[in-house]
Order: sequence, then structure tokens, then C-alpha cells
Amino acid sequence: MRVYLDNNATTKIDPLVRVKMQPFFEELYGNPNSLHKYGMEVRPALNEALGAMYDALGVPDADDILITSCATESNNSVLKGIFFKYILANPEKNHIVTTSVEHPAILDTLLFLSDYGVDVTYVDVDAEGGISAEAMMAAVTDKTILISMMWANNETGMIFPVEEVSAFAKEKGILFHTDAVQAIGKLKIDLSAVNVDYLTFSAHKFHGPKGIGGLYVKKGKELPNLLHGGEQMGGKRAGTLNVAYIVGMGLAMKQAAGHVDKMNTDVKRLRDKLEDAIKMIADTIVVGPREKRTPNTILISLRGIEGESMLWDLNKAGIAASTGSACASESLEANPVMSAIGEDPELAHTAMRLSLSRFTTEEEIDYTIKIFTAAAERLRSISSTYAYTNEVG
Ligand code: 7TS
Repeated sequence: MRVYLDNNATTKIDPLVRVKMQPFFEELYGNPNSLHKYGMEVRPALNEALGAMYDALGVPDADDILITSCATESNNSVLKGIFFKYILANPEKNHIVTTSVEHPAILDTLLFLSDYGVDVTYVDVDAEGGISAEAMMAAVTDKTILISMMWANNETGMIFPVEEVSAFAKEKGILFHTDAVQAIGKLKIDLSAVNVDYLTFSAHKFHGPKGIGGLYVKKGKELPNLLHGGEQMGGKRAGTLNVAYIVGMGLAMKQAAGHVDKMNTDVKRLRDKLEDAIKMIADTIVVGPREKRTPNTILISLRGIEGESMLWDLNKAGIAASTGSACASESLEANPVMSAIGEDPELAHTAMRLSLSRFTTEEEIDYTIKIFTAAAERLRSISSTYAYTNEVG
């Protein structure tokens, strides 16, 4: 049996999305900026896809959705765009507030910008892995131009207080961006009720294709073009549009928004079942209370068991999970979110992330519970640190 429990890293394509994309690889391959029939005939599908994205986010089409190649590009575009448009023009307002547990697409970009005079405050997570709205607000100064805060954390699934902090940002005249990569399809997103100026998303996290993402930009909050060389996207990002993928992302987003209830009932039930079973294993820590997390995610630590060893045992049995973000996993670094949460350094090395999707089945979860429990028992029996900590404490 093969079980995929790494859906926060990427997801499988929804079969309906694949079918909808197919004609755009074959007969409908025109460039939508061409004036002939081949170009014109793909435009309705492009418009339909964009319409689906506006609807899924609850925004009017007077606002803008910039199509990008991925969430990494969307995050880079918003931070560098604000740097060029606002900070360069007025260095007095050079301060950005963010969290210490953003994706590297935010953290590394801010590190880069700090070499050019941008001052960044990183708000830390609390003991639950959450971010307090008060801490975010307290970090703001009269130099703050932007608050950037993810909607849900990719490692823990913890949901951050976007409504509260964005309302505060509006009151103070501060721009507000959220990386909503892990929120789309898991939480109800309705931007007509939340003051978000910029929002990042990525199709491959909600059963769309890889290599395509978006940046929502509120009307009046336009950013400068960072990719010059063509008039595509109204001159806001040059480069031939990837029609097939945009069409796929539109349907994937519509499907994701339509499945939020299922995620919070059926998928959550499976997640909770798995979590309950894992918690039966002694000395297990699950990060964050369930009701504050996205319905598909578990970040756990099993004392005395290296996350990597556990993954290896699971992998041998056909189960895919991760120690955290795939963006850092090649370096086999300790899990950065666990490091931020726990004072105990062991937490960072024992972290494991299990993330479900709407395609995860009960049979897969039952199989995972069986394999996981046996692997924990086996690894504990050969773990010298576990035996030692048990003896002394
Ligand atoms: N933002 C968040 C919150 C993410 O979780 C990811 C990917 C990205 C941005 C980057 O997305 P991309 O479209 O550029 O690929 N996160 C993960 C993860 O948690 N494990 O692997 C990738």
C-alpha cells in the first residue's frame, strides 16, 4: 500500500482539473495575446479561470490577481514590490513586521532586503506554536510600512490571527500581506470581510498543477512590475501566459473552496483519528490545540526517536510524511518551528509532520496507525537516548 501524508508539501492533481487542462496542451495552444483565432479562442477559458479565483477569494474583479509561477514568486513580488515602490521612495518608513516562522520565501527575501536598509521585526511563536495578535500589534512602530503574516503555518497547521491583525493594520494605515498557501481549501476565505491588501497562493497546494501561483492585490494597492519585457497581465508581469495551468488553477481553487466543509468534517475526523492513535504512544507531543489548527495537519515529536529514522521506517512501508518543510529537508536541518516552540532541543530533531488531503481514505489512515505504532515501538527499543531519559527521569 502507498499512503501520501505530505500534502502540505504538495498535492496530487484533482482528476477533474487534469481533464479540464488537457485540451490546452493539444488543440487549444494559442498565445492569448495573439490576435488570430488561436489566440482568441483560449481567452474565454482564461477569463473563466480568473473569475473562479475572484469568487473563491470573495473579491470583486476591480481588484487584481497577478498570476505568478509559484508562491515563492508571489512572496518575493510583494516584498520587493513594496521595497521599490514605498521604501526606496520614503526610507523613513522602512520597517516590516513578520513572524519568525514564515516560509523561507518570506524570511530569506527579508534577509536580502535588510542589506538594502529594510528593518524587520520577527515576532516569535508562543508555547503552542501560535502567534498572538497583541505581539504583532506591539511590534509596529511609526516607521512600519507592512505587516506580513501567514494565514496558517505549513509545519504545525496553526492558524494565525489574520482578521484581527489586518483590521489593526487598516486602522493604522499599514499595508497587510498574508501568505495563505496553507489556508486555501482548508479555511473559509472571504476577503470581502477581511482587510487583506495582498494574498499569496499556490495551485499545487490545493490539487492544481505545480509551477503556477497567484498574488491577490487589492485595488489601489498596485505594485510595480518586477518582470519587464511584455504587456502580458496588463503590463504587471511580462511573459507568455501558461493558459493550461491558469485554467487548472482556476478549477482547482473552485474545487478547494467547495471542499472546505468536507475538510473540516471528514478529513478532520481522519486526522483526529490518526492523532488520537499516535497520542496513545508514550512520550508524544503534538504541537498546538486541534481547534486552532488547519484540519489536515499534525506536527508531532516522539521522545527518543529521530524524525528521520521514523520517516525511513514509514517510507519502507510505503507511507510518505516529512520532518517539516521540504524546502529545508535536503539539509537535514532540525525543524525550525519546533526549535522556535520548545526549550527542549530534542524537540527539533524528533519532529515529524503528517498532512492529509481530501483524497486521504480511512483505509490509508488505519494502515498508517498500524505501521506507525509498530515503528515507534521498534525504534524506541533500540534508542539509547530514550532508554537513558527513562532511567533518569
Ligand atoms: N509559503 C508557504 C506557507 C508554504 O508552505 C510553501 C511551500 C511556500 C510558500 C512555497 O510554495 P511554492 O509554490 O513556491 O512551492 N511549503 C512547503 C512545505 O511545507 N513543504 O514543502 C514545501
